[in-house]
Amino acid sequence: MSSPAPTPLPNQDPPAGLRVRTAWISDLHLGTPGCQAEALLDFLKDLECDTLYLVGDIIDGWQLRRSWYWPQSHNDVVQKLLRKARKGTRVVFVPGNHDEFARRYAGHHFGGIEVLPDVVHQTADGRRLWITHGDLFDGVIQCAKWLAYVGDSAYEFTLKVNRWLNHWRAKLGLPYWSLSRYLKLKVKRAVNFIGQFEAAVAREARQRGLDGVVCGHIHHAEIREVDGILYCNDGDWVESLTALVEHHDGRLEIIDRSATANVPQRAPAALLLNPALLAAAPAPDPDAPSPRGPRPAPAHNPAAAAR
Ligand SMILES: [Mn+2]
Repeated sequence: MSSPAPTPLPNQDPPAGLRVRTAWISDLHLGTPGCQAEALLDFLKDLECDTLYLVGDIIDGWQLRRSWYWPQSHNDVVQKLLRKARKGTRVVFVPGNHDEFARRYAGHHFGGIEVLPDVVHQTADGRRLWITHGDLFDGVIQCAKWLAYVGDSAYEFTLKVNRWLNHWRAKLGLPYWSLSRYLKLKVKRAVNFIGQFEAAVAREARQRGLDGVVCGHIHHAEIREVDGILYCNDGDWVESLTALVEHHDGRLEIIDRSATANVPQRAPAALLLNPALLAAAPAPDPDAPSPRGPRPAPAHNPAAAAR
């Protein structure tokens, strides 16, 4: 009778890290109060990857032009990205509409970070994915830029209202509820914005003879097939705290940090000011429905499972 090999205890493993082949993040909106820099820093500390794509709206030039906002944590994010580039991670920055000022530097390097207008990534299992921020396929931005600017101010305003709303909800013992997410889902679903965006981006990837696309822009993380093209969106670090990763076997997955943000160690004041962290705080009532609404687990996503 041979005794089974001892099972290593989870807490004896090396520090929990996220070792992947590739990672994509976008829509950090550094330079705005909405940016969840602390949660992003936690994620970047865990992350170890060969290639990191910054898929646009990294630094919010639109917002910084209106008023300067640059706390230390936003500096820390930039430093962290530069350090990754220095330590051998290939870091590629594909500018978006909020950091369109960087588009004129396409083809240049900054502190080891490559700036490219768009780029093709080949996964470990041979799929070729087009990396683009996606704003070129947003009808609002293309047809009426002034409307996008107005929408942007309104968005900042709802984020502000959202913080106050949840400040009082927390005082009343109510769970976090995202006003901006609610409004956006309502409004954008109504005009079928997301569907049209996804179809347009996928169509362009097909025309380029590629297998799929990775984009950001609409702050809605997703992995799914659109007309036979793999559509991936890496989400954002303002509301949903999501990233896209490629494992070493080529499998793609959405990492959602909204539920696992490192909350208990934080001061209560920080919680009240930070809706996303508030959302991640343990709910007082275990039977209460998820305040963030349902999100399909990546493991059950047919597109992800099918690679
Ligand atoms: Mn954008």
